[in-house]
Amino acid sequence: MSRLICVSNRVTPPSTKGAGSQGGLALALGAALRQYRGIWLGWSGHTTPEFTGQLTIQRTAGVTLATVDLEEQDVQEYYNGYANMTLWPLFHHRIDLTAYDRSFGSGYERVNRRFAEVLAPLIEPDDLIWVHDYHLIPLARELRKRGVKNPIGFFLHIPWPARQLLVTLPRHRQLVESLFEYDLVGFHTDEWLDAFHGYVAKEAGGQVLADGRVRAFGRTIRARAFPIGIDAEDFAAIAGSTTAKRSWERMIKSAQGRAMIVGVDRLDYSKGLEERFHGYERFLADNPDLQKHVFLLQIAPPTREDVEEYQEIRQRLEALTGRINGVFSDVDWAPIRYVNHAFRRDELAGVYRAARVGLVTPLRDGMNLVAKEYVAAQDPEDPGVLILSRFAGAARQMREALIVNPYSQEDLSDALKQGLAMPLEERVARWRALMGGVMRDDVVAWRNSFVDALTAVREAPLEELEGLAAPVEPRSFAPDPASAALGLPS
Ligand code: ADQ
Repeated sequence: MSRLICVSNRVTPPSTKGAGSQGGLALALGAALRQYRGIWLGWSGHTTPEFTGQLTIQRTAGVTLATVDLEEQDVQEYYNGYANMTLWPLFHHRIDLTAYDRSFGSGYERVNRRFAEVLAPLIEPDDLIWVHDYHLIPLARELRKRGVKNPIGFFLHIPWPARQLLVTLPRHRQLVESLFEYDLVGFHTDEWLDAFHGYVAKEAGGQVLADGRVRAFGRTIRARAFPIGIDAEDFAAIAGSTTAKRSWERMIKSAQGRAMIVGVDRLDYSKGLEERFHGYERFLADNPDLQKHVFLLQIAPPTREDVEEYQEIRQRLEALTGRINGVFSDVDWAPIRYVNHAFRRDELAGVYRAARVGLVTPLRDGMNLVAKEYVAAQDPEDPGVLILSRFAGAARQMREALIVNPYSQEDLSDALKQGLAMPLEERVARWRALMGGVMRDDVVAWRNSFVDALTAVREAPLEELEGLAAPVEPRSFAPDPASAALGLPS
């Protein structure tokens, strides 16, 4: 069996018990690598005065972790700069927050070269290479320059932006061209894939073929949607663990008979937290009789604190929480509990299970795993209701959720009212359908479908397929989210 080499910006040591506070992606990659005798390479999170390229190798839970230190300037330009201040906001449709700074671009290129320098000597002829996320788009190009001929796949964990926005990026062509050094490019949903097709066909003068191949810049690659899932079985199991039960009991006790609405997000402007708080405020104002019977628990650990926008959103949310609590609270009730720290996965499962409503309302999100975790943690006899933004990739699969437009306060208010009043029979019916999807399209299915597609590259190289499929017009282009009609996503 081929070895699988995964590369991502950061590497999180996988825990065997799955009860730590690591995110879904870390667990997914950890499991994939164990099965494939894999190596997982990334930045150590540490800096060094001068880049040495020295790898720290560690074996944990059957996986070989290889990490490398970066220089302070690398972190500023590549990570805080190009990844978090340029690509992240742009790919989440926030050109108002996007920084276009040449030094960020050159730091990004330099770090991708550095990753390639340390990775290339580790690669054996049979290895499959799987690169993750927007930090590392040019990595395949740098590996190819060093003579690497292995199948290389890329998976984008965030949305692909509409062509009209992507062209605001200086050197956007070079960025997209470097994607064509991969053999396989994966997105979470058809919507992001369509947006990619749109760029290829209309901006790069390329062709989208009927069988999923895409041709541009003199190269042909495969591009497909691979919707990520969670380790659903594991998550449902830890929801039944002693720690989860204790966490559930603690929440139920402190709720004092009130219905809890829960939000769990990294503190990021893409997650729509301010809009969510405004929508909840609207719900409180619209429904004075319900006010003291509910509360919102928002869990939002800060991230990327070196970036100014993240400091600002934190301040704005604190002010907003204070204002809403000031206006509506009484001596024995506050409408919002706002918590800024991370939880263990088993504690989180207990919190999800205690919540009557899961409120997942990003303004734009590649997939969103919290929506799936909320569903997997529910009590089958008495499940809660998922309210989900139509702009999360997850809305494409989770159609039995209450789908909302997170920009509309009225929409959020109505959905909260509907969710809180939903009869048990309807809650169970919706939950069963959602849970079926979460179990079926889990992380194992995601990982296997990507690795199978990458393996197929070796078995049927693209050159042999030349001329077999006719070009087609891309299916459809992603609609403008703000002006799209409400309701279920098409
Ligand atoms: P994220 O933007 O991080 O991921 P998401 O998919 O929701 O978003 O995953 C967040 C993970 O962090 C979840 O597993 C959640 O449980 C965990 N988490 C959040 N708050 C936590 C807390 N307070 N304590 C402990 N854990 C917490 C990116 C993309 C998404 C895409 C994923 C995977 O932005 O769109 O779904 O990658 O591809």
